[in-house]
Amino acid sequence: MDLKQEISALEEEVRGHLSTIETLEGLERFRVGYLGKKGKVTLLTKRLGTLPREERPEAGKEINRLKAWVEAELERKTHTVKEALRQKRLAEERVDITLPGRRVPRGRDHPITLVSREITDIFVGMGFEAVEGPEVELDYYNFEALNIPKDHPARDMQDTFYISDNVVLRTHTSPVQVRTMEKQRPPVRVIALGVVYRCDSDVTHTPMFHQVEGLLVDKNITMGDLKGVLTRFVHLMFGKDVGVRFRPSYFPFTEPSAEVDIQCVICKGKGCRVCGNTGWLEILGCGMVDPAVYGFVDYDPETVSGFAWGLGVERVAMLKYGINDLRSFFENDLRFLSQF
Ligand code: 2U9
Repeated sequence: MDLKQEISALEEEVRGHLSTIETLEGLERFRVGYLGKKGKVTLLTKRLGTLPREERPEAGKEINRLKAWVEAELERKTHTVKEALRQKRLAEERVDITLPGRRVPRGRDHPITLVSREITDIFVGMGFEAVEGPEVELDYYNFEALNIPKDHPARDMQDTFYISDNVVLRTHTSPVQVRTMEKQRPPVRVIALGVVYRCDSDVTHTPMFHQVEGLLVDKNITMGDLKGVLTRFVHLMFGKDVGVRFRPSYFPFTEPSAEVDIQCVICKGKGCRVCGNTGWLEILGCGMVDPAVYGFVDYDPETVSGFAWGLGVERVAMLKYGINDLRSFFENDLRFLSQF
């Protein structure tokens, strides 16, 4: 076969081969097979030397034309294959945007969050400022500065988690008020909300619970102010017709001290199982700040006076929503939580 015939045969072969290629690997095999070092077109070039001298220029031109044509065909085919692959991928990745989306479950606020917010809003509405402080506290702020020295029997009232000799998990939010008074001169009107810890666990106690405490110190503050503020709180929280009573009590950091009862939210004061037939439910503790506390923060008990109170948020939430098991708040059962 002479070179011309070989070139035409190769052209035919290239056409046939190219038409069967569908992959990038196939294209690469084609390139190596025709244009590579030992490819069929390359080998043809090497044959030039075996031709009579006068035929070489013409044959050379023909081979170059063949090579250029094969390269152009390969490029054209590469483009076609890539486009076909792209179309295939797009078809596979096609998304039916008319399909309905997956439902995203929506969370909601925990009942303790809701009640905390409600309590905070009531006191902020009366001019108190919400403040926060550390949960891991020095014995000094949790006890000493609140008139509860090391050997005081009141320490037994609050079973304490000790981190070390003088570091505790706060048993109440009172240390926040002490820290506030250290930084700020009277008038002071603050509420401190947060978690507190007590080494106690049964049907009515959990080792962690939430408290809101409040403190007001100014000139000429009396028990009348205390009664006014806390009665208004009860009326905004439980309704303006709910009866309120103040009962004498004892706390080491207040003198005089009182506990506040509200008329039973279940029986409206008639007497039932929830209120132990008394018609009353205890809701918070309070009192006039003991002058001894002022000594620790350098306030003069001769010129200022004030009152403080404390309440358990879980207890308020239980009374407000009629929940009878304290542990419901900590179990994270969605059937319970989704009711609020
Ligand atoms: C300072 C001075 C006085 C905070 C007070 C109570 C009374 C009280 C309990 C209610 C239910 C705690 O969650 S509970 O167990 N608290 O009865 N708390 S007076 O008195 C303070 C606080 C800070 C500087």
